[in-house]
Amino acid sequence: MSKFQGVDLYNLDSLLTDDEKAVRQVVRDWVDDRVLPIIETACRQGVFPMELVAEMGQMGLLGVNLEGYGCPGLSNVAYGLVCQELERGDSGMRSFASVQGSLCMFPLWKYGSEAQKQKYLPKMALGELIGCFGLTEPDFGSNPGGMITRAVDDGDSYVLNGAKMWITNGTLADLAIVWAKLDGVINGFVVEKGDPGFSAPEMKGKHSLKASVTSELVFQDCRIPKDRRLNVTGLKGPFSCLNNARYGIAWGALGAAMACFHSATDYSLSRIQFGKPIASFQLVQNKLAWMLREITKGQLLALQLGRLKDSGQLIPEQVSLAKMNNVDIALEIARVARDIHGANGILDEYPVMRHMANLESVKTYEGTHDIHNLILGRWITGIAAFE
Ligand code: TGC
Ligand code: FAD
Repeated sequence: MSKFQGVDLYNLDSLLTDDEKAVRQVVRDWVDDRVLPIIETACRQGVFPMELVAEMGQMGLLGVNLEGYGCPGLSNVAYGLVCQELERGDSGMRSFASVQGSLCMFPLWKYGSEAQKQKYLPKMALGELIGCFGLTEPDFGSNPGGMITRAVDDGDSYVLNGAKMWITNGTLADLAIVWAKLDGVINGFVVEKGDPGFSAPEMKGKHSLKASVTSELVFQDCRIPKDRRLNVTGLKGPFSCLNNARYGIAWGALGAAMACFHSATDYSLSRIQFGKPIASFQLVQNKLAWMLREITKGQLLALQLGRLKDSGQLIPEQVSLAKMNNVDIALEIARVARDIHGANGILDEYPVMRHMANLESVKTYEGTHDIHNLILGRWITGIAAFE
């Protein structure tokens, strides 16, 4: 396959700073050199490539947009570009960085005590400690407010009981940010690997995000010290983390879409049918032009979203629209790319089916497509139609 050179019909590079372009190039090269050669094997084996975590840490890809505590403190646009390039490799790579940076480091950075920040953040930035984020439960996915995991105040400890499900990095994690009700109010707790009564069995049998670890978190009279509670109450705690992670997905999905577009373009130029490259048929060009059109619109959304975030003007509904749209178009682009590859499209010699299967999860996690529709519906009408 030809070397990926980016997708930029609208000269969006002219709107990026030199630093942002430099960060993107470093991650782009790293994904080409270190991720793409091993990712299909990792998927086949159903393992996350742990050997890349330290490199991600050394490159500053964990907690990209956080300041201090060993984090790079780059712009949100730079963070978005990192997500884009990582997901061009595989959604599992971006998932790892999203969970570590946006869902685990961010709540510690925002709601943690100074001691918690000092203890966890510098090592998490280097990838020496891995985090996971436990919000979803077996019976409470789209409606996390109904969670039944409980924490009880017991002298100098909290005691947790309950279970979380579908938790990225769970089995790998050294610490879990766990959302549980204390006296009926949602609170965040840090649970460490090895805490009594805590286990994190891996979930098996996924056809999607195979190069990512997904786990249950089980708490059976799990006792943790009092100083492991975060300083935030209510659903705004986990939702503020989700704002950051959903933002990263809006960019990341474009990376997966770009990988599929790149592969489909290359393939159509080399595949001969009826005596000429299939790229010379109008119907194939129509599909490629549609992909470029949707990617370009998605880039404009993501870039403006990033600038709004960098200037402190972002509202969650803007994130919902971009997450929903960019994942939706990426998934459709993956499907059309698979079609352009014909039968070859189902082989893992090409990245398209892997991206397509991954994007089915991305469409569901961090708020399903329809939950984001309803968030927008509420913004438009003032009426919440969730229940
Ligand atoms: P609602 O009444 O809307 O709000 C409750 C409180 O939360 C505040 N809030 C937010 N704060 C910050 N950012 C946001 N985006 C916020 N949205 C709401 C809100 O102001 C209120 O605060 P307060 O102080 O008044 O109490 O709550 P609701 O229960 O009615 O929400 C409905 C709904 C459907 C929007 C919400 O439940 C939702 O978003 N559901 C989707 C659940 C979800 O996204 N789960 C994700 C789990 S983590 C994950 O998937 C990680 S995948 C990782 C990977 O591998 O990449
Ligand atoms: P449900 O909520 O049961 O939804 C099923 C269907 O019903 C969907 O189509 C949904 O849109 C629809 N629906 C639900 N409510 C409504 C409504 N009110 N109106 C209209 N339609 C509705 N969670 C974490 O906490 N941490 C993680 O790290 C994490 N990682 C994940 C990794 C993977 C690979 C996957 C697949 C999921 C992960 N999740 C994680 C869980 C994810 O956030 C949930 O799967 C998601 O929030 C949806 O919940 P659910 O699967 O229970 O679906």
